Amino acid sequence: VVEARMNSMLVGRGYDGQPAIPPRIGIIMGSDSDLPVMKDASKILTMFGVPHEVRIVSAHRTPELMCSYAASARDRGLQLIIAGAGGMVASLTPLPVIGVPVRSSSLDGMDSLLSIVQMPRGVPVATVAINNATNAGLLAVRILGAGDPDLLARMSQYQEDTREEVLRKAEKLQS
Ligand code: RP5
Repeated sequence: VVEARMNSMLVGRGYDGQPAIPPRIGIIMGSDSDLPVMKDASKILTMFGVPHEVRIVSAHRTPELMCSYAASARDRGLQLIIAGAGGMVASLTPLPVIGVPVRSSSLDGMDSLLSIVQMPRGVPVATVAINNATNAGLLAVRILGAGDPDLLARMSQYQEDTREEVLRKAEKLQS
């Protein structure tokens, strides 16, 4: 129900054959092994009709690419970055950065969580729960929604539909 309604609200926002509009959000990650987690952020942004790009940008393996990506993000029209398994880009862009800790090692994601949430003063990174790229997408929609009434209206509708869906499931369980 939620996704169907969202899709019905996307007509006219580049989703009905019109030319695609430039990305507003960049979803980046250090490796393609993060993609199974980070795809959930892309699903949310697609559901809300927020054009976005998905890139493999590693602070450890391709530091120069990470630096150029972050430094050019605002001028390319991005409004926010969702960073999987790393928040270092936050020191290279004035844009809001949402960090997604990824459970990709024997340390069960704690290594990734601490590396993101413990950023030094002056380099803020909003952090969501380990592997919770869905919440990163929803938080990104809310942040952009502060300046986009249509987007915020879709967030309100999503919340209403989600509540109804939860109540329906609860009633079904109790019946
Ligand atoms: C990080 O190291 C990546 O973002 C990934 O979470 C982890 C393992 O990378 P791979 O060895 O799977 O490429 O930099």
